[in-house]
Amino acid sequence: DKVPDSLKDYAFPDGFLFGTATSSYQVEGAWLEDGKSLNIWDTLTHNKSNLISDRSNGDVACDSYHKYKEDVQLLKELGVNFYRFSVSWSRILPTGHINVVNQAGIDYYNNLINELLANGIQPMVTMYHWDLPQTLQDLGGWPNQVMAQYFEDYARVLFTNYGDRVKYWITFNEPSVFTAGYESVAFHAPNVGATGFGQYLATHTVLKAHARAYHLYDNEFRAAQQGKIGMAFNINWCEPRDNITEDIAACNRMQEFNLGMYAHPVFSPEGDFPTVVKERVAMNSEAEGFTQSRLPSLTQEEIEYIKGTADFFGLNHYTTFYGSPLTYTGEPTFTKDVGILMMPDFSWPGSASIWLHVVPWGFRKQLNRIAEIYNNPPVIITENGFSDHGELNDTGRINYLTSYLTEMLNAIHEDGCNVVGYTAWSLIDNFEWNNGYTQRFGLYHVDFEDPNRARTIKESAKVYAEIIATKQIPERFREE
Ligand code: GBH
Repeated sequence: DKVPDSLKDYAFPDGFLFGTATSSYQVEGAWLEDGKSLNIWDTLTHNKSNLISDRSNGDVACDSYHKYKEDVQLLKELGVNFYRFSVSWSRILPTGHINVVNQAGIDYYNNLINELLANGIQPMVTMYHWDLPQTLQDLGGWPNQVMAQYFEDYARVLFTNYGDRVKYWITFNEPSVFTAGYESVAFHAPNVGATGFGQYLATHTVLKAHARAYHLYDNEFRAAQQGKIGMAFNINWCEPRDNITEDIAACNRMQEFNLGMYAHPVFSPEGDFPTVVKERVAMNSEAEGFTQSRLPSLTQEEIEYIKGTADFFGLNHYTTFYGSPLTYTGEPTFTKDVGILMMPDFSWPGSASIWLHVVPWGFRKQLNRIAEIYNNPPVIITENGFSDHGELNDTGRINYLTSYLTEMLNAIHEDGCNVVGYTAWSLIDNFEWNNGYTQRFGLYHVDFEDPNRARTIKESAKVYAEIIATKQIPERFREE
């Protein structure tokens, strides 16, 4: 009852790239070593440990700062083409600024990059995966537009030191997620509750910072270094609850507020924030008594400057919800502006994370929406993964991986979506932000009770290695 071996349906295209990912705060540890200064996640975990479910932190995490060579051996065992990791800004520039460059920090990433290349693995470097130097947060962080200049300065240090060997750059990981740290005091650092304003002001700066890094690369580095630079967006699929205008419009708003807010200024021919976002925030702002929209308007100069600043479309995708409209009253908030109720179908298989259900068809629909509205750009899946409690025989992760990859192949072969690479989140179990070490995303298990942080292979890592080696979905995972 397995379908016949159809190469077209279950094989990856020639040149397709496979990788896996981590981020600095989630794996490195060494929080006070070798000249690193504090970042906003050090501050949050130490000052507000009640916001972390197991009251843990990333002080030691997976100790990848000391164990990077072991990590590279795991990557080699998987057979991946690339490793996506992030640089800790405060490890490289302890003041946040370029007046002090910490050589030990520069050396760490040089050693990691060289070790990867010596093992035939390309580095894919995320410049910012949420760990802002505390010194810069003390100036207000991302809502302060001066940050765009500081980010460009930091980007120059990275291109100068690593660009001879790094050919894939990601400026920002999930801007829609970390800018919410200025909107709400519930979860993410820096935990500034400027509701209705914080996320929009931070978004404005982040778009300008991204564009500055892109233009800097174009103007000073691209000719010699020949790399690619993009951003990693995060979006869940939103399926209209019912096939009615209101639910379709609600899901469209959800997409535009979370993905379009960043992707439209960069990938659409006209640039700027999506129309529905501008209209909704302006409408609510007026009703709330403001004389101007809470959403900053981009100047024509900014629109032109931001437009077209990506060589690929980085997509972090995990799950799907059903959406229908919900009207909020009261104080201005981002949530009120979006105006949606999102619910999973509780019959979908779950995970260790309340928000993560296994809905592979949503992945295919999301890929199609991106191809449709952004003119089929080259997409790199920069994250996709599943959480459990750390079991070695991780059948849930194997099912997630094989079913999501199958739907991705359907999007490529059946629908013509231009997906060129895939990144499994994550290489190793790590510090899962507000959920501490209670939710595990790794292909390899990490023993956080062990001072040596021993890594142990899970069954899913073996399956991923088989997929990479054979460049196809193994027959036993093919559906009828
Ligand atoms: C990614 O975010 C991150 O890039 C990565 O660092 C992280 O480890 C990985 O996902 C797994 O979570 O707790 O119910 O309030 C994915 C987007 C946004 C999903 C925040 C979880 C919190 C939901 N994440 N969200 S809840």
